[in-house]
Amino acid sequence: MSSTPARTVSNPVIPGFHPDPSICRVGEDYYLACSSFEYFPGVPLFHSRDLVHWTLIGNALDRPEQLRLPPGAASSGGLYAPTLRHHDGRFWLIVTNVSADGNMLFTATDPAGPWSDPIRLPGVHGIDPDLAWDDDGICRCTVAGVSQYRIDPLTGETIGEPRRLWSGAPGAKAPEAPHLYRIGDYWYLLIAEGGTERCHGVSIARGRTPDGPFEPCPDNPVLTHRGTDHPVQNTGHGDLVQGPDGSWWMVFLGVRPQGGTPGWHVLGRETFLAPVTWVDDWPVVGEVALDMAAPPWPLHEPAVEPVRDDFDSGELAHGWISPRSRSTAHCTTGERPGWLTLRARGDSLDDPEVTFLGRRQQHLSCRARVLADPSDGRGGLAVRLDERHHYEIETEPGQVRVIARVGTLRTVVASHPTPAGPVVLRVDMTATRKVTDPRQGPDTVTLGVEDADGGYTELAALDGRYLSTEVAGGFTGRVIGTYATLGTVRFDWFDYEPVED
Ligand code: 6LW
Repeated sequence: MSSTPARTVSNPVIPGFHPDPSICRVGEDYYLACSSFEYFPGVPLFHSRDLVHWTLIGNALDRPEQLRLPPGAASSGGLYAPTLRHHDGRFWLIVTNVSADGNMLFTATDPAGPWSDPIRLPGVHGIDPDLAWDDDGICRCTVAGVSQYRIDPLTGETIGEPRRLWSGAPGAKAPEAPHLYRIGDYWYLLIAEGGTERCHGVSIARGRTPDGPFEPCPDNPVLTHRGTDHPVQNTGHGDLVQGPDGSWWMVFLGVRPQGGTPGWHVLGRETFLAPVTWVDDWPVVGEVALDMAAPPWPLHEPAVEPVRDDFDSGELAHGWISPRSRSTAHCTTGERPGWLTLRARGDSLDDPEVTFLGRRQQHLSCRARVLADPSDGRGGLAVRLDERHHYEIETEPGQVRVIARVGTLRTVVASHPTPAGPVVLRVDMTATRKVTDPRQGPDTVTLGVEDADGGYTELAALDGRYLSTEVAGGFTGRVIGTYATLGTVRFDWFDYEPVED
């Protein structure tokens, strides 16, 4: 008897710094939004037909008037934890800008945009806002803590006083990320608790009305990896969705620590998927697998992403992000056709306002290369966690150098003469696959320069732990990109490719 091996798909379904996923389905289409913190544009939006392959279709907050991130906005400040819902023929997105405007609501008929200007909710206090409508059309906004407001979502006004709801296990840290749903005969209140670190988890309660009272699930937490040696840690902050076939799924965040003890994660918190079944009207979250069984429907694999961005289009691809703001005066593909032109704003990557255009590191091992022309300035290729944690290889006419900034320490690690003119800069991230020493870091970041004949000169091999969340703190992950810190620097292309072991 022969049997066909079960098809598997890889988890995380959205790798790289894509935390706090919120999901909704419209017909056979799924949409998902994530947090984006200090980066502009904000709130990446993904589309999928099968729940496992996701395509970035835009960023909800892509106009400066929607997203104010003042110079004082801290890294890991900015936009936290959106909720994305479809109701009454349109998409609704609610999110907190912890650095400026508090809770804000946006609407769109097409999730790829454009999204509306913000509707502010000055009366709603708390992060992680959720939206839910009952059969009478009353809209409830539930926030971390856990408290609930009735709101008018068209004006942002609150109606009456907030009510305190169920807040998870007594004494458990950080009850947050609430989502309220009507499923069958119950209203379910899903929350995260334990904090977003190794003790993270998802718990649930149910009641007969959206106001409660809520009875906790006897098997809480319904998802957690605390105290386990599972390769995916910090699992929490979930959202539920039902497939067109009636099956249920949870998207949630998790991290993949690498190296020895205590383990370091460098890609930030990523979006994972797990199947959900129901027992006695309570959800049971299935196994979280890096290679998970494919859902029982046709898969829609998107075209493989090209390695190279040639900067040939007048528009930047959706995956390019910049700390705090981005203006065409400092960052444009319109000035020299086929080139990205960056004009310096700060004089180093230590400046929160530096001119930097990057993309999330999405693979544990990968390579990035750029062709940089420094004839009129200084700039290069950087791996950035925040302004206090970054490694970069930079060029100015006739010279390249590697700089490392870790906390309060900043050092030029290496410098090297180059012929004047454009130069190829390269960064390789090589994950530690076999831990032979408990002190081994998560990966090695190697920085170097290629010459015109394709030869490569390695200038530095740095321990990746210093660009990890366990060292730097915060909520983001690595972003790899181009920058300028003096004058004008032009880039002909940028390559990013995963590297297989
Ligand atoms: C978010 C909170 C959380 O607001 O981390 O893991 C915070 N969960 O719900 C920042 O992403």
